[in-house]
Amino acid sequence: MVQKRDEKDLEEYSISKDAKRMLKRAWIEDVETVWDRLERQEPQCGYCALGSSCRICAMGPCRIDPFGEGPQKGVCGANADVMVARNLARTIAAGASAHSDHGRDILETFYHTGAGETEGYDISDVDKLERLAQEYGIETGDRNPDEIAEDLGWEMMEDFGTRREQLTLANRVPESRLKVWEDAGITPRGIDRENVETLHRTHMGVDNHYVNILLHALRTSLSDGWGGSMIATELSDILFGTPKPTESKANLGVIDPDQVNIALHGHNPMLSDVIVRASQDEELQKLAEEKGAEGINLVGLCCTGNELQMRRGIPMAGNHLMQELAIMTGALDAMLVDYQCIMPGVVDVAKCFNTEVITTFDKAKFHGATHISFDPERGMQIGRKIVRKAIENYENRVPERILIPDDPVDMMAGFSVEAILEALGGTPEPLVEAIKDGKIRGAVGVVGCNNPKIKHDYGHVKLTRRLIENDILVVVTGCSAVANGKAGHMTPEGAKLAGPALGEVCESLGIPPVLHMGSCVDNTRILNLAAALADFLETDISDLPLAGAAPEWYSEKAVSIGTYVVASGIYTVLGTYPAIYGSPNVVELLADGLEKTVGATFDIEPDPERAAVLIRRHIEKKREKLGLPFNRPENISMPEPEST
Ligand code: BF8
Repeated sequence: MVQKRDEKDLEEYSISKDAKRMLKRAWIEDVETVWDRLERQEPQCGYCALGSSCRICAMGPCRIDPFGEGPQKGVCGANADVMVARNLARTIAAGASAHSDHGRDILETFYHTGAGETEGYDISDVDKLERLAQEYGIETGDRNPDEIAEDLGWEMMEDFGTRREQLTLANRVPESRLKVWEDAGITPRGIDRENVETLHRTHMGVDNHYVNILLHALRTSLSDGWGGSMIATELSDILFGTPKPTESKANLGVIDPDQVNIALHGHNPMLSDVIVRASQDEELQKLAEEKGAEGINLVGLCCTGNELQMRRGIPMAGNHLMQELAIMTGALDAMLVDYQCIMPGVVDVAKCFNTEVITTFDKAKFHGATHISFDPERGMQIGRKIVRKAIENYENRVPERILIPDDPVDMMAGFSVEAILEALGGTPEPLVEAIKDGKIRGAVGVVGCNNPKIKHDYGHVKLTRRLIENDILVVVTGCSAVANGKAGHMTPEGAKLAGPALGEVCESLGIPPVLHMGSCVDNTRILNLAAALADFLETDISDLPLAGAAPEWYSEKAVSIGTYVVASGIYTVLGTYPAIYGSPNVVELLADGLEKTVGATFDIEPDPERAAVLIRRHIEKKREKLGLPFNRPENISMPEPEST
């Protein structure tokens, strides 16, 4: 039973009109959502929230009393430092594994495409294929792209194993950064190796020093950022096309009551990209018309949505907290999912609205969903079968229950590094000059999830607005891109919302002040851009006026991302409290100690107004150090914490 709430409470849940309208419907019609389940979990376990509980072995579960009165050690003798560090390291490994396994799936498809063993895939970006092949020492010359892809794919698989001392793509960082990693002993070697070693080290009785555990956790995250995720992005571009600026739309208004609607949800584009082409099949279009629909409408959710919006301009229905609400429009005939960030709860909501939830990866089945096993060897065939299934479900819709809550908003996507450089005339120089002059004071990646503990989209939108108002360029990925798109930050007209200097730069280039760089694995585009800027200035990434922020993060993947961003030299502010406060030593290491080791630290600030001040002060400090015109950081005043 969903708790009845007052309509005025809606303002506490989300800043998005479409989300609030659907939540109201959920309350009226007694449909359970993520917010109800959070409420039922409260109060959540305090020991777990502090990170000072352990269920790694069967002598436990154990906990440490933060007030010093109860137990201060687990049964094995682990203190709070070890418990918190082990838990955090495992969180990072889980996130890094998720990204890297996604990367491996793309890599296998890429390799088999080169070998001529897939259906529905091609090499779309031959230039990028050749550039990447050269990085891996694969001969290009006059060779056929498929042959190059087969050899390159085989070679890249070595990055997952143990036969390298350093990941190939880590060569993209400046020498100074490689030296930092070498000195700290955190140069990433094999992707699988670092993840397996984390699980080994955190088994009871192996690594019992919190600093040593956390250094390896940094290395594990680097195997994600400069390994698994980067491989996913590079090869997705080669297979499906490197994104170029493209116009699109966002919010639940992109769902069309007159068409068969298929929501594509998850992360891996290897299925959804085939679906885009399958849905254009004339026979299937005709079938949709025979069923009484005007056509087939694809909409994105979460990062699969970002992948499709970046490359194909497919409209975006919403981010993480919108997945159940999208079904509640009553107009989704199918929700097609691959993996990651798909709440098991969608199956129950779907039953109330006759939406078919179709799972597709054998490693990601849901009880109560229809499973159609996807295999790239028969990609197009399976793609057509899935689209047909959605069309056949159209007749089960209940038209009186359809509720589309808002009109869609325009937004731009498609800012790959290649596209940004092209807009700048092929070189980072104009961007560097704008930073030097202070027209752009710095750049910040605002990334990551939604979390029902934070007002939906508020953290992303408020933080981004404050940064652009202060002439700081913002690049976004993941659920942050959706939030900012819906808020109107991502059209060239959005330049009016920026400070005068940034606004002028954006207007002259015809770009928004907030650039969509893709899905969460595409945070590696931000790493590549940062490395290119550092190279151009012949300095280290940690010297640049850059920062990262994840104002509403929830997932293990986000922890891995934040960690590899810091380990790459970029200061990062988190908006949700991580489970580390059970160990003051771990907190001190992450918030301060890492400065000496990797030249960057974490800050944690749930209030986006205050997070913006922390970031502005950081950027001004970096500008001062580089001898660029700066505002005195201490003159940037910190607002009082919000009462909410
Ligand atoms: O990978 S931002 S909620 S959808 S984890 Fe998930 Fe977080 Fe959204 Fe994309 Ni990323």
